[in-house]
Amino acid sequence: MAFDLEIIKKVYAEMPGKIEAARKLLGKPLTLTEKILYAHLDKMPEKALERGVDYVNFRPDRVAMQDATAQMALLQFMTCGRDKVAVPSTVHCDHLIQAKSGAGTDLDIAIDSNKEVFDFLSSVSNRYGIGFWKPGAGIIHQVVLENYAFPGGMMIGTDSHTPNAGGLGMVAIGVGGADACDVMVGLPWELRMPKVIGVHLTGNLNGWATPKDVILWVAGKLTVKGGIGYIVEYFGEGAKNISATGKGTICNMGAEIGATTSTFGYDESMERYLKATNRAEIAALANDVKEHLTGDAEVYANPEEYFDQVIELNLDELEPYLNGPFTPDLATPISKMKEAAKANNWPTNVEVGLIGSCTNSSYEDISRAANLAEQAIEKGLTAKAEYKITPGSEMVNYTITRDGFIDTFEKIGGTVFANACGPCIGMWAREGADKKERNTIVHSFNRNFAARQDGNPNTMAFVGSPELVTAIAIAGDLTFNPMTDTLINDKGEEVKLDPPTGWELPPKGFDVEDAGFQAPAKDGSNVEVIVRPDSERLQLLEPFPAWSGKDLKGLKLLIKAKGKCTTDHISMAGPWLRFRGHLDNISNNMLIGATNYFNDGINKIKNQLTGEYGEVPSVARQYKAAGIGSVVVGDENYGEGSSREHAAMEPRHLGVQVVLVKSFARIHETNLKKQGMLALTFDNKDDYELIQEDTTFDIIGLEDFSAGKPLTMILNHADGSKDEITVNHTYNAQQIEWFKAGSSLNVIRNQMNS
Ligand code: MIC
Ligand code: SF4
Repeated sequence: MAFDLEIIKKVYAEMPGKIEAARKLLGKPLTLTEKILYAHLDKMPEKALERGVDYVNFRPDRVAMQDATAQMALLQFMTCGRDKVAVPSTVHCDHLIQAKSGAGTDLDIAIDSNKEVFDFLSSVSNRYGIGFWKPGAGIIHQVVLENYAFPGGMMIGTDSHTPNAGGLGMVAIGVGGADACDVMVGLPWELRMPKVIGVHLTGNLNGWATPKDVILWVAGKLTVKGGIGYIVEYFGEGAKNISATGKGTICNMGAEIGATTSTFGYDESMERYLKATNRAEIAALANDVKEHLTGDAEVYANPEEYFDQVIELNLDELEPYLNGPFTPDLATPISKMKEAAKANNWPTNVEVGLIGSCTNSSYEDISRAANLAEQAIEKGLTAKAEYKITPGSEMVNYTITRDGFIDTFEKIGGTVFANACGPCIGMWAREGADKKERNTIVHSFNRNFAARQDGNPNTMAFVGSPELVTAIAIAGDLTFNPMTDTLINDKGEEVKLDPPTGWELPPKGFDVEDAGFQAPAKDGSNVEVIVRPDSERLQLLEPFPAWSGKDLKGLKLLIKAKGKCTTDHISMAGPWLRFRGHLDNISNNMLIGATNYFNDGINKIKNQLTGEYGEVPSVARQYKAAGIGSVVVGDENYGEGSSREHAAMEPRHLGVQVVLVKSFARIHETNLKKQGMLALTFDNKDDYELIQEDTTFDIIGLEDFSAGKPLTMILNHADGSKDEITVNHTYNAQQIEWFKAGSSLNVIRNQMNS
């Protein structure tokens, strides 16, 4: 069954005309990115939009939300007074399922322990016309790729790995819940026109090299900041030779370089995937407009002229990579791992290998990993490390079980977890993790920030392809290079693994008994949505207060965060996912993972009112109770990682008024703006050094806060000295209205009520 066919038909019917108009306006051949973006504009502009400069309003075709972010997105949506979502939208229950003993038991426990939240999400979806994917149905991005993504479409999703749908040639962008709310109420969605990086792929993947290695290599080259403000467009013969799900892997992990999204032009791999997933009608529609679903030939012939940056990669020469620990851009080719591990003193004994997640759990991935597991059985090997598998969807799970792969994994000691995020998001009851021992794990997920998978900051997680992870789990050794090294089997013989083989798509087709979808009521107006006033998991939202109209004075430093401060540091996941629908309760995790610049301590900051040291949320609550606003200071790429808007709502709720950093990650900066905060950057990055533990801040210039005009901050230090610094911002006129009203939602509500 193809979902929302009428909408897809409409997009394709309008596409040629819109693209022609854009080509005229720009007066040049177009990249695929431009085609999709211009075909989804709210209004065709008078003149070409300047990449990296102009803010633009778009009309995305759909919205996807996962359980951990949907709660806040829908709590916001509920306050807007609409009866139905304005565009097709879905909710996916995947983040709240803890991995412990295995799929069946874990899922039952999760359904029971999250009943209140799942009931809320199911009823709110039913009430407002939203498709609901039940717990166990699979991970949002996999389910979207299997059911909703279509070439040339544009979507947003409240999860940073929404770009996974680029595997089917979409422009799919991760956003905070307030952005999703805009689109669901029928407003256009705003984004600064991205610049475009072209990645030219030549040659063919072979041997042990996989699509995952493409993005691990790109991440090593561009770093976690290199993609900020860009859409990455892959093209070339090499691209055509990668499966649609492999393309999904590459686009998915584009989030790790900060890219707005990544995409590929429509080709036969996408056609094959659409047909295999029961969407032959969509493939036929796409074939009819196929010249519009890829970049113009002139662009790909002379990429330097049309892209802001071009990267060349010859797939023939690509080696498997392991990226990590603690950051996804520290890329080591497997042939260099022996030296790197030694030089950095990384423990080489691998305790656990995990495959799956939204990034790498296609039929192709699993079949290739299963091929290695089969080889291990034939050659008399078992996995030395623990080995865990998280399938991405019930459809994949059902099909790989039918085809015997799960049995094969179990024969080498593997455990299969539920079709959910599980260990990827710290929902992993890993035995012994509380001892906080230094240890190494390898996985095919996308993120490996400290403490992310098992809550242990001393676990070193390395990211690799499912194939390499499986080989390393068999060897139990981080430095095992399957291309050159041998293993000793149960008979004491030396054996070597052959390069993995598998199937792009299941030879017997996909199958599933119950995919786990619940369609919404046609008329949901009588559906009751329950939020108990005494709930510890759900809390209706109170609007944030509007700006007072005056400069902000006497703000206290809350924390000067040092080094990497991702959304995992600002609002940790794992056990805290429990409170994603309750702003006050989740605020107790605010910045508890960030390092205090002044004492290198974690969750230990000075309370300027008492001179004592306390935990970040508690000090913030004391300032708030005293009616004093506060400031968070941060380093580069602050807020990297997730789309979770809790990382912006919690500081807002606890009285932080300004976040002042060297640079921001895109989604987090927007989330702060949407919640009515001031997201500012140092004009001179060295001014970061001027902030002292007892600094009190005044912000001058807010009365004529306007686009492109820096603000001034006075730093009043405890010894009576002062510094005056310039701080920059990227607010446009509309975003300044959000600040003035107290949040973007307040603006929407004011509009709806007037
Ligand atoms: C993640 O991978 O960090 C998450 C959990 O999927 C997040 C969303 C969230 O925090 O709920 C993301 O990437 O946006
Ligand atoms: Fe889930 Fe992990 Fe994918 Fe985020 S990255 S959606 S936590 S599987």
